[in-house]
Amino acid sequence: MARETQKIVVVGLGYIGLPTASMLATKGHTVLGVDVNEAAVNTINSGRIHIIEPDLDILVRSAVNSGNLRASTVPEEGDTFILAVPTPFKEENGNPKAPDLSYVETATRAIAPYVREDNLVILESTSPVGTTQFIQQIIESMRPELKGKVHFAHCPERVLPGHILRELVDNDRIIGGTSKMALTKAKALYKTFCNGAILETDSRTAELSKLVENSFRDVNIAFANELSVVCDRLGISVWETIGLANRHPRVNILQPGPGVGGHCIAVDPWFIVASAPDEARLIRTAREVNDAKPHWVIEKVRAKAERFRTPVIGCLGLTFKANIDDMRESPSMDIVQMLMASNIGTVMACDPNVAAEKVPFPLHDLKDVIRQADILLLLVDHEEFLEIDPQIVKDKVVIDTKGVLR
Ligand code: SAJ
Repeated sequence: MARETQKIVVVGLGYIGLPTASMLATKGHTVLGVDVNEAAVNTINSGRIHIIEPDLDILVRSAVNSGNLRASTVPEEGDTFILAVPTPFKEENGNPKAPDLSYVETATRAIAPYVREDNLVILESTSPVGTTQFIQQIIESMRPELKGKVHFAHCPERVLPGHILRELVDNDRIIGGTSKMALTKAKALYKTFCNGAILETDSRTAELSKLVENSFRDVNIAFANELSVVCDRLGISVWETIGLANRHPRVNILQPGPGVGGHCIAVDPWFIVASAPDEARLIRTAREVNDAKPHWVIEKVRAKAERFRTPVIGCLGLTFKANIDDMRESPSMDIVQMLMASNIGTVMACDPNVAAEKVPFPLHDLKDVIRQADILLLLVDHEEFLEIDPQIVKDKVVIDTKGVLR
């Protein structure tokens, strides 16, 4: 039997929406991608991309060339709507880390006039528990004649930036439906491109599962970061300690670093804390431990700087993790800016993955930074930095937050 294709409207053409829209289009669906960013819409319609992700350019080009993917600033009618917009923080009742659902709400209001009976509305954005029911309420209050006749599901994205296309296909996928029909329809849709298992549940459990995945990682990174501070106090190598402990068959400690960045792991645990503030004690503490790490790094630099009059501090790396150009919530960027604002020394920053116009300070060549630095602060394990010859830096004070210059 020929596979059924449908018209899909994807709202939000960022790191999740654009790969998903393009993937669906290359599987034969007719896809309209919607974004408020007109420049992004024009770029996509010309078969190019506005974000950096390996092989995404090839996928988008082939989706646009096939005629199955178009982008627009305005939604249209369709069979399925997928919302893939951000859910950042906002200040609320003194809590600076409250979830900001305004993008989800605006996107929902934008599609509401185009939704028809028997449509499926999927929320892919990482969201606090109850958000799928919230979008259902918005649509049913704007379109009361459709009450009970539209299907809603939460299908959280779980892809790792840098490996999005592979993980979109290979990862298992959670589908949280608000009805049996929502589950059946969503399952059929994801099966058109997902090779992983499709796991069915209700929308609230799906929402929490996604938040829990990222919180699990945050708590485990916090453990590694706390160990790094403990080891430093005891004068023991954290890298060697973790390497040895991980030889136990049931121990698998993650790696410490300058802190936790990105728009997911440093954000999502707060959504659990916001909905259960008295209960989510470990999750909150892990966030605090990871958020404290950049300040600890600064104090480390300050202590090492005491022996110099005005040291040159060479900072290697600005992104939130290795081999990407993404600086969102980046602890390395925070550290560099805090050092620049301090009177500890002269800061020279270097990141081969970051374009000069993306940062409000000058970027320097790696060779120049290594030559001029008194203190070399490694913040990101980009592959260019892994090749630094330890002999060249042996006379410098090296603070290596990623343990790669050993
Ligand atoms: N980090 C460490 N030590 C480690 C591992 C990571 O300090 O051992 C730091 C990184 O340097 C970075 C931060 O954690 O600053 C997050 O990096 P990451 O590679 O662990 O994760 P993200 O934020 O790029 O993507 C995560 C993924 N979630 C999980 O692995 C549970 C991804 O699968 C999600 O789809 C994504 O969040 C998301 O969009 O929610």
